[in-house]
Amino acid sequence: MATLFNYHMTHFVMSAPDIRHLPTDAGIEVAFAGRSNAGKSSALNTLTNQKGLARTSKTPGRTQLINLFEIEPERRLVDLPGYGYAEVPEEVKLHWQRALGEYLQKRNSLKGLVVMMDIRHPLKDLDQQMIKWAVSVAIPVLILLTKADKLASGARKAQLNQVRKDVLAFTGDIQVEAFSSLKKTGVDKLTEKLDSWFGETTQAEDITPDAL
Ligand SMILES: Nc1nc2c(ncn2[C@@H]2O[C@H](COP(=O)(O)OP(=O)(O)OP(=O)(O)O)[C@@H](O)[C@H]2O)c(=O)[nH]1
Ligand SMILES: [Mg+2]
Repeated sequence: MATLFNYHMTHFVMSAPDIRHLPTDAGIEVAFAGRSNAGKSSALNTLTNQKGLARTSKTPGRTQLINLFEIEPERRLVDLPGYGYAEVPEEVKLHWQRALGEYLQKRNSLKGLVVMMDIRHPLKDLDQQMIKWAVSVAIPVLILLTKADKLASGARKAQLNQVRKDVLAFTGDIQVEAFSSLKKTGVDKLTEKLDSWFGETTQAEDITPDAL
């Protein structure tokens, strides 16, 4: 499928310990969020067709830093640290939750949020919190129900329909799709959404020579 942006060209830019260390807040950014072990890094690798771009692990909570990737200048993907990992001390958890909320609410270049949830365990408290934050600042959300290969097709469809029904309660711009890095399902839905978010022109790009 032809896409507007060449996601295979995505490259790693930097890791940041918190949002204050992110580069200048310009251009367009799309963030990947989700519970620890939901499959964020795997999805990024699938999207970009690069096995080792984002590290994947069987040990939850591995991605502790905000990882920044660039598709092209002014178009970035952000792999946020997984939340909800039980082994992390309470204080660290609260710190991250606050940082995530701050990022969602203050980052101007953030134009879309992809929330990954294991299709077998969707809409946990922190997932709902992320969605609420995004809706409160009018950021559109794409929910990917990951590891869809773990369910048979009937159960998968039923779960997809259920979550689609459940998210109506948030009254926001929220799309829900099934996704599997293993089977490459839902990748077209993801790129379609990213194209629409990244395809918007930014303020800087709006300034034509005539306007100067
Ligand atoms: N069956 C199946 N397993 C998957 C899929 N995507 C990821 N996994 C597995 O789930 C585990 C976690 O995947 P990651 O991509 O590392 O998850 P993450 O959300 O980045 O996790 P943290 O960075 O620790 O928060 C790994 O063992 C993956 O191999 C999928 O589509 N299908
Ligand atoms: Mg990860």
